[in-house]
Amino acid sequence: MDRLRSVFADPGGVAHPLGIVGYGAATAPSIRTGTPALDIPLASALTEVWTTGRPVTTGSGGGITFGHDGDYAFCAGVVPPSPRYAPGVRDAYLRAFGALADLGYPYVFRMWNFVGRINAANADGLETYRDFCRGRAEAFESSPLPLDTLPAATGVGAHLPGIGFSLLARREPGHVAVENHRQVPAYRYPDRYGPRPPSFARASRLPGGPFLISGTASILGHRTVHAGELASQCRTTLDNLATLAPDLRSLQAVKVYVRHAADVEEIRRLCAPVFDGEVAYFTTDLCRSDLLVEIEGMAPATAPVKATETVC
Ligand code: 3EB
Repeated sequence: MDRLRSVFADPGGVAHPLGIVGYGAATAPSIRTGTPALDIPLASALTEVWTTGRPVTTGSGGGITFGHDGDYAFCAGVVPPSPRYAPGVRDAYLRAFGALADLGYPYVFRMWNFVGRINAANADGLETYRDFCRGRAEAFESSPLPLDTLPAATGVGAHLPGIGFSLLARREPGHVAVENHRQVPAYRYPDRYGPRPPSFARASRLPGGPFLISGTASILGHRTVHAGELASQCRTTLDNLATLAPDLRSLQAVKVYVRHAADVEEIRRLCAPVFDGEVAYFTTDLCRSDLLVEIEGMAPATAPVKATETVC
């Protein structure tokens, strides 16, 4: 159960890939050489491969593609471009939850959302990210998924029309939603950040498995701190990560999302000494227009974890 990992590699060289995410060009989710694939352009040539090393069964239906191995499932979907996203996001998420539940993997513990034009206004003048959050909140509300185990998440922009998303789920219950005491739980953000708060936990701990940390940014309480200051935002983000996983060096599958291409070099300089493993850098907009950097990672099952576990 604890062999879930993500590598940046040619999927052809990985035994039993569960799902792949390409960060180069955009194409619709598909089954590619036997593996569910999602393509999200984020200014990178990398391909990410999720695997547990166990044989995978794949399928698709209702616009959702999936792969599963008996313990874990990966699924991917898209929401087409829309002047109002909430209904489409709600529908796509409920289709994904339904597909995962039908396959026998109802416990969603991690999600990634890649939102085109994330900071632009929708037809009602509502920021696209906030519109997305409304649909996602409605989907979680309408699903049988327990709200005390919200998945960890990443929510960033993408160079595509519409929204692409991927989910990881388990057959068994028991993952723990973890919060960061330096930050207000996202699902309790005040409504100044939008009509419905973001539905995610700061991290997700799998029983006997890895500790998956959400996209983390320069937010203390519910406020963005160090607006316009790249290095300070990066340090606050690293401090937020270290609150959840004190041994930052051991983090794996580290992904760093940088708003401005011109800032990548400085962010690399600040992050490279911090992590032992491979770090992937992407350039894309982020969910608040004042955020300049967002970082996610995965601590191995054995790493120390210092965090507040809250009932969501
Ligand atoms: C934040 O902490 C920064 O909406 O799924 C980070 C991770 C962020 C996930 C999401 C948003 C999301 O609020 C933004």
